[in-house]
Amino acid sequence: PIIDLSRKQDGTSDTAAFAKDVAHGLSLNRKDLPSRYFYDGRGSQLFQEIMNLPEYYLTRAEHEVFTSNKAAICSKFAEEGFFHLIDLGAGDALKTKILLQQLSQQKADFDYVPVDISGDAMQQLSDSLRTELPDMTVQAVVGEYFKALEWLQENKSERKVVLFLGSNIGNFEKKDSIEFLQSVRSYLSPGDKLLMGVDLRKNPDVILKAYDDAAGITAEFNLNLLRRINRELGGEFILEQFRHYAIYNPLEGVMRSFLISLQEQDVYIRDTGKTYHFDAWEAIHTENSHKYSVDEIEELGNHCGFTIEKVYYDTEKHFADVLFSA
Ligand code: AVJ
Repeated sequence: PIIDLSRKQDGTSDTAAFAKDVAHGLSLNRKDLPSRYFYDGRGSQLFQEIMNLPEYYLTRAEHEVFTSNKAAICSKFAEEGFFHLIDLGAGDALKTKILLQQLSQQKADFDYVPVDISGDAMQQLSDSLRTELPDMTVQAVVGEYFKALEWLQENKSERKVVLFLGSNIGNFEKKDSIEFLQSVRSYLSPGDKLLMGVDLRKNPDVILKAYDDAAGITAEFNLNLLRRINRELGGEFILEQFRHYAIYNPLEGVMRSFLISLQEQDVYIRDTGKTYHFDAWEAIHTENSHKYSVDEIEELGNHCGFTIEKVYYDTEKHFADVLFSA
């Protein structure tokens, strides 16, 4: 049974929250839509395709980190007996499965708690784990990170290992990443662990291509946000009148993605009851993907009450999985 924390207790629906966020974001002087809304059914499927793209090195790099270091990582996790393995933003958990296989082989005493905003993804993951690792205890949770963390608070006394993989931390603004990690830390006890996957600073050309692939899958992924607004909120976006634009700022280490209006236009969105004006070439900011140096990640972790235990790299040092201790 999957625990669904995405249903609101206060009577308001997720659609209403989506409409509110869209109305707010499109009313700003600099239009902005939250990247967490990328992941409807189609969006999750497109992200799967992105992870298989030749240009999108992140997933392959982290995969390599895990295959090369699985025994070392898992023995650190299991060194003090039973623990909950909490996978924030688990998705298809393809990389986590490397660790899960290893932990099962080691006969480690743990249960697995994947958390994701996509209900479809959590259903599929639960099903696949039932056949692949039938002896492992799995409790999938559907919901946003913070709600899942609140839910976790209920078994505070048990040891926890939190996974926050795939450079998901990169989507947060600096200030939000601090708030997020401090919040994670507040749900942990001394000795609990956090394994965080971070995309490292590197050749800007390599980074840029990863977010502007030749096959145009990332463009589809970005534009799917408008398609979702059309379907779920009665929006009237004409997708052909927008394009994907991605740019990397090497000073800040931030990849930013936008949807750009190709002409002056007005777009009505039924559930917000409003029409939004776009100038020709006006942009909607849709995503940030922060790249870090190891020093920056260490400083961020320390600031939030974590200390680095070990850093694992892929051979090209494109990516790092940082093991923190609370
Ligand atoms: C899932 C947030 C890690 O920022 O690299 C991929 C999402 N966006 N291509 C990233 C994404 C465009 C991805 N994260």
